[in-house]
Amino acid sequence: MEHSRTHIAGALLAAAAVAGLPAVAGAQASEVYVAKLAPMNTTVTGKAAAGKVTFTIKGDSLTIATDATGLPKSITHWQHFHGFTDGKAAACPAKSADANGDGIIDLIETEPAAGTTMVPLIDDPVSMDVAHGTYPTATAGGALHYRKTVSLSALQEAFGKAFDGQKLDLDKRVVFLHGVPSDTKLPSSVASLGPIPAQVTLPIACGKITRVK
Ligand SMILES: [Cu+2]
Repeated sequence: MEHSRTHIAGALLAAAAVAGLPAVAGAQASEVYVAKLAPMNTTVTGKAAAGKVTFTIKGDSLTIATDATGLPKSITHWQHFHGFTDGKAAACPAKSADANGDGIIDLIETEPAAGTTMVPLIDDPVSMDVAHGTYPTATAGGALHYRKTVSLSALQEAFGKAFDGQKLDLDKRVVFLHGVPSDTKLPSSVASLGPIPAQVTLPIACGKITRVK
C-alpha cells in the first residue's frame, strides 16, 4: 500500500512536470468554428433537424464534433463540409435553389450556392473517402453525436492534394447532413451523385461555418 501510494505520488509529480510544458502551448489561442444547423427538406423528413458542428483547433489538433437532433432515426447520415475551390465563400442554399421546382433541394441543386463535397466527417476524415468512409448513425431518437480529432496538417495536406493546393479555409465552407430512409419515395427529379441513391445524399440540414473564437 505504502509502495503504491509513493508510486502514485511520483506519477502525479511526473505528470505535473510534463503538464507544465503543454501549459505553455495551451496558452496559445485555440480557434473555434461553429456551423449552426438549419433544417432542409422537412417536407420529406417530416421533422426539423437542429444542432451544430464545431471545429476546434489547438496546435496541430483539429477536433470536429456534430451534435444534432431531429434527424431520420436509426440510419447512417452522410456529413461533409462543402465549398468552392476558387476561394469563393459557400452559403447554404436558399429555397430558390430548387431549380426544377419539385419542392425538394437535392444535392446537385446545392452546388451553385455551396460548391462541391469536400471533406467527409467520417471515422477517418483525412482519408477524404467520401464514398466509402464510415459515417455516424442516428439514435432511435433521431440524435447524432460524432466526435473526431485529426492532425490539422495531415488534413490540410490531403485537402490540398484533392483540391489543387487550396487551404481548408473553414470559414468559407458549409456543413451538410444528408440522408433519409432508403424506402423514402422521392420524385424521379431528385438528383444524386453518380450511382449513389438520392435517399443517401438528400440534404437534411445545412450550416455555414463561422469563426467564433
Ligand atoms: Cu455533403
